[in-house]
Amino acid sequence: MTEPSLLLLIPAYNEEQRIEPVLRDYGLYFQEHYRGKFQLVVVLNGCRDNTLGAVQRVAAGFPFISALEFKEAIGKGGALIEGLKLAPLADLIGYVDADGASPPRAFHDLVKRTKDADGVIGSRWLRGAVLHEAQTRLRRFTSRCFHVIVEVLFWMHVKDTQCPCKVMRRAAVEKIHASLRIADLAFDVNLLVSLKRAGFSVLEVPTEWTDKMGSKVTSSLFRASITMFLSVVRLRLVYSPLYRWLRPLRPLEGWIYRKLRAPQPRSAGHLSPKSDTGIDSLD
Ligand SMILES: Nc1nc2c(ncn2[C@@H]2O[C@H](COP(=O)(O)OP(=O)(O)O)[C@@H](O)[C@H]2O)c(=O)[nH]1
Ligand SMILES: [Mg+2]
Repeated sequence: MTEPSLLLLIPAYNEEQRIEPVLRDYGLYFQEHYRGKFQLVVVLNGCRDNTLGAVQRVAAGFPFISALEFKEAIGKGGALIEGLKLAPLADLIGYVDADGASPPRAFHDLVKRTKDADGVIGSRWLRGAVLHEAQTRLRRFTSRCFHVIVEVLFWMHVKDTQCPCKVMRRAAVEKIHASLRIADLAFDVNLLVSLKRAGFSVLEVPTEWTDKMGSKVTSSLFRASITMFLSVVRLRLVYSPLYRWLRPLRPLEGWIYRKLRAPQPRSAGHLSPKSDTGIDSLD
């Protein structure tokens, strides 16, 4: 039995030290266990180390691994928005982090569940999740605060919007792509809100997780948290009638993101002209 063609995106920023064994692990696993076409694209931007060299070393041994590089500081969300433009290449498109926190079989488990839903997302906060190494206490605390904020704003009942192990059917990605605007780490909320608003089903399943040393988020947690808060409030406003009245505040918003050293939310100009969610008309 063959499985659907699969495209896995891995966003990477200064991952020279961590990414190589992870790519080999994914390469070997999918070569051996996946009965369908598999492609892995690392999406990097503005790296100050030789992440690209590390990816190329692995790609030399695995023809289905490649890199997509951007010079600009487009952020993790921006990198995924760019990567998701490759959706026409595969039946299923997903992403995981570059540090190997999600093992290949955990991603494969999600892929197997795409029979049941348009989007399948891993969760560290559902009963049955296997946490070989949990996130730090501080990260878990901020995660739950963020969860409450997201729940109050969007009422999606998703326990772990932020787990970076997700896979979607191509039709869903193509339909919502134009409404993906958040370039920072709150990108996942943008993705889930767009899927749900467009009527796609999202299945949250317990996953396997090993938290890794060397997180760039933990090292700038305060700034990252403020940015994510700002981005989800902004996203909520985008979907409210108030949004058009807030247009004069755009320069202030740009200034705040710059001060936070966070990637600016994308504008309609970055993306395909037509949106199915009505956001374009508001930009
Ligand atoms: N392309 C790209 N990837 C990023 C950026 N910031 C973070 N990442 C990637 O996002 C993933 C999560 O980062 P990490 O530091 O492990 O965060 P944590 O696991 O949430 O603590 C990793 O794969 C990073 O390389 C960015 O600005 N651009
Ligand atoms: Mg990590």
